[in-house]
Amino acid sequence: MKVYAGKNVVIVGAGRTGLALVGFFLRQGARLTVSDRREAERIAGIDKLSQAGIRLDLGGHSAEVMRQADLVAVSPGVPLDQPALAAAAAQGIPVLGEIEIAWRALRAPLAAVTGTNGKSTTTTLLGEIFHAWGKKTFVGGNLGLPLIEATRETDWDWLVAELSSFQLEAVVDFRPRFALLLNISEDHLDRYPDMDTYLGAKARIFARQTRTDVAVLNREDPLVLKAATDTLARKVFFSSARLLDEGMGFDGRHLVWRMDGHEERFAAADMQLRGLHNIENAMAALIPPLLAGCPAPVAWQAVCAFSGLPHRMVPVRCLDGVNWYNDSKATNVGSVVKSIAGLNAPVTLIAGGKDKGGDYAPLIPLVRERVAHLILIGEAAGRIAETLGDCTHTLHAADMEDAVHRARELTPSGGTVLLSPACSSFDMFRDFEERGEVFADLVAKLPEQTAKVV
Ligand code: UMA
Ligand code: ADP
Repeated sequence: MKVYAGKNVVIVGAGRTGLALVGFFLRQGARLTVSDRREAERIAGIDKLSQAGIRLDLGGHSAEVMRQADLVAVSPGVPLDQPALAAAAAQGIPVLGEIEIAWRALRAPLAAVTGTNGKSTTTTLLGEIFHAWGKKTFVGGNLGLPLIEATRETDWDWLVAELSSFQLEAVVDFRPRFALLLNISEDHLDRYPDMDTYLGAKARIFARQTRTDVAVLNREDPLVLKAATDTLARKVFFSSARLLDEGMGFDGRHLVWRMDGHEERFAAADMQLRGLHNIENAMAALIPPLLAGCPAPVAWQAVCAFSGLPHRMVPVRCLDGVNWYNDSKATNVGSVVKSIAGLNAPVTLIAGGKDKGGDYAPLIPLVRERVAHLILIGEAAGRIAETLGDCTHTLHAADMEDAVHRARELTPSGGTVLLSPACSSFDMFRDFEERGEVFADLVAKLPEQTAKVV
């Protein structure tokens, strides 16, 4: 249904989400304005927008433009408390996120995944399981392909979406059939004044669920339980610390699913993904398909066939007895903790990037125990050094190339070099993918040590 035909829609943000929104609203026959804080010359593909007759509001967001809108459609990276957006909302103009707009336009059941860490892995696993079960499934969201792109087709059996706290801030009626909350630790404190506000954004995933929906929750994370306190949805738990009478538990070797007097056991050793955190991701991903009727062997086979996403603890090279890992997607402290915990000393850790205002102290014990050299890059280098500089040998590198060369010089055979930044990438790179690729390219170019001539 073309509910937006002839409406005056202002799309805020001309990134991946904004451009996908442009496509959706053009198909709807809306009248469009695209607003971005950047100037035209810094936005790829802006010419195509003006050629398509779309009005532009660049170099900032004009309150005047917003005030004339029937709907303001925001990208996740755009904070909602900016004056122009706040003025539109105060005037009663709907200011909606892309996820809300997509949700209103889509009909298939949705499984939505959020949490501080593990979202992309769990979302991808869920998609793999539904595909293996023969269901036509859209997989996207914060993962990269905006959810609104699902509106290009109508015959989905399932929609699977990774959702960030930014995306959840701007939902209203959004109501997923399954809402998965994996874990909560400090992140994005550059956007939120405190942890409670961050938790509040995550909790919006449950806000409109009813008794016929399901909340999939990590039994061992007190902040997850807190976020889900008021949900009306049926709560189904997973735990990597114990067996559960009902839900998905772990006995140290098997993931054990117990539901309505029925039990299924899955041997963790069959998985290619490593680490207890990935067992948690697999547990969470199994629950919606199993409850929806997917045969257990089909679901488990899909989990075991999955070998992981790029830029998450990917072995890049073994060079002169040193193992190099790209973990560029580790953009907060909680994920770096998991990554170092899976490695033996001595580790050379390359960290830093755009600071998100969180506390680096949770890394202290592991850095003391396993990190022999800490090489810092980017804007956050100074703050990280304040907290961790006394725990191990710490130095500052000018850029990624310098960091890689220093790591090469310092790391002995038998050691590990880990790029696991604990920060976002936007101070030096387009995104975490580009950061990981630059690192991997530099490592690939390192020459092998030439044998000494005696
Ligand atoms: N912009 C403004 N005004 C502002 C802020 C930004 O005009 O106040 C403009 C920028 O100039 C730029 C555009 O908005 O032109 C960028 O929009 P965006 O930041 O919302 O980014 P997109 O390209 O639309 O990508 C977003 C997600 N990015 C963010 O949330 C920051 C992508 O997640 C996601 O894959 C994509 O939508 C599709 O859903 C990336 C991410 O870093 C991977 N996410 C964060 C994370 O995982 O930690 C939340
Ligand atoms: P996200 O999409 O939430 O950033 P990813 O699946 O991309 O999560 O994983 C990013 C990093 O987070 C991984 O490299 C790993 O270090 C860490 N991680 C993954 N799953 C979990 C989890 N369940 N709990 C804590 N950390 C995790």
